[in-house]
Amino acid sequence: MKKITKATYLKWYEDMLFWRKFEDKLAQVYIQQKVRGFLHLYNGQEAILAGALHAMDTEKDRMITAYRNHVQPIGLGVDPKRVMAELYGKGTGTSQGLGGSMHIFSKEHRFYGGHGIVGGQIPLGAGLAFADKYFKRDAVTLTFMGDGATRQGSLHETLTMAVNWNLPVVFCVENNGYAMGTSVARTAKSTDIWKLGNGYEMPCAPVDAMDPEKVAEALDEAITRARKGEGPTFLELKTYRYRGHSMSDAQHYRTKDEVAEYQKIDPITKVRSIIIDNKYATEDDIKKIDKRVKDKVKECEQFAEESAFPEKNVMYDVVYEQEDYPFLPHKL
Ligand SMILES: Cc1ncc(C[n+]2csc(CCOP(=O)(O)OP(=O)(O)O)c2C)c(N)n1
Ligand SMILES: [Mg+2]
Repeated sequence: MKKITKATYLKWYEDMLFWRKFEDKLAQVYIQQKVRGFLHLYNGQEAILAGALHAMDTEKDRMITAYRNHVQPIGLGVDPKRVMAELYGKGTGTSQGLGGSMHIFSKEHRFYGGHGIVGGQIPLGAGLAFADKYFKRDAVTLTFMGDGATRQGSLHETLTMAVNWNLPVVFCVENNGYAMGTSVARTAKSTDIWKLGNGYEMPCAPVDAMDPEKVAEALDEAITRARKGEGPTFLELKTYRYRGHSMSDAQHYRTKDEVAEYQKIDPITKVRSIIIDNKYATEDDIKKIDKRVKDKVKECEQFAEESAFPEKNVMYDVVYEQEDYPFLPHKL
């Protein structure tokens, strides 16, 4: 694995803080109704992305996830201004404003969405890995899913085939404790989701995903295995989301104390104190990073605000339409 150094820690701090603040801004503009539709935020889960990016070869490897998908493309190099514009529904967005919150996508950056159907992305992730194997491309696909998605049949069908065909894929379950308002304990007899891998004789393990270093180590091992042609791995990344499932969640299913307990082991706070304790940076240096992050978020907001909505005709350019269909004379 690439060495974890002072530079790694400083990058982790700045990246994770930016992702958190970017999404805090989204929450704010959502309340102002500038962003419409659903909005599922990643606050609390950032160490997963930070660790994953460290372990990946970001020039080759791929990522696919569900609808909690605003920061992953940013981590892979997509311009955050365009991600924010997409959420605003603006023409400068990653999908010309037509996808919105749950559907960020960038083929150029090997980010394949952004999927609203729980578990829908799992077979697609295996499909990407199948293509890489078939065309002998040296890439690995990280297929992310929530704890709730592990109860979908699509996971089990996919695991069967992925292990049988030795596909270069890592199944990453982001166990944040809940599927909407339903706790993991209420969805299955065993709460050790990682053990599902055993049923398929697939290497599997639990990971402390409040710590980017632990995530990086586990993913490095899994990615190396996949790249060597030794097939898939199934990881349970134990994390927590601080905000509700989406912006319209009253959160009656958990206590404020529970959220506060997890905030005590917050990945950003933890990385910050490692930086200070090891003298990787001073409090003043940290303040400079915080300011840079704040300015960058502001820049994204401004870009999204100032961009224009797409032209109406764009809507008709992106859907299939039969040439001789007589009932929609919109292209006149
Ligand atoms: C097939 C399907 N069933 C139900 C839903 C409604 N739904 C949206 S998110 C969600 C919970 C999924 O939880 P989890 O997989 O743990 O992901 P998290 O939101 O915690 O990231 C449900 C049931 C859906 N989108 N798709
Ligand atoms: Mg969940």
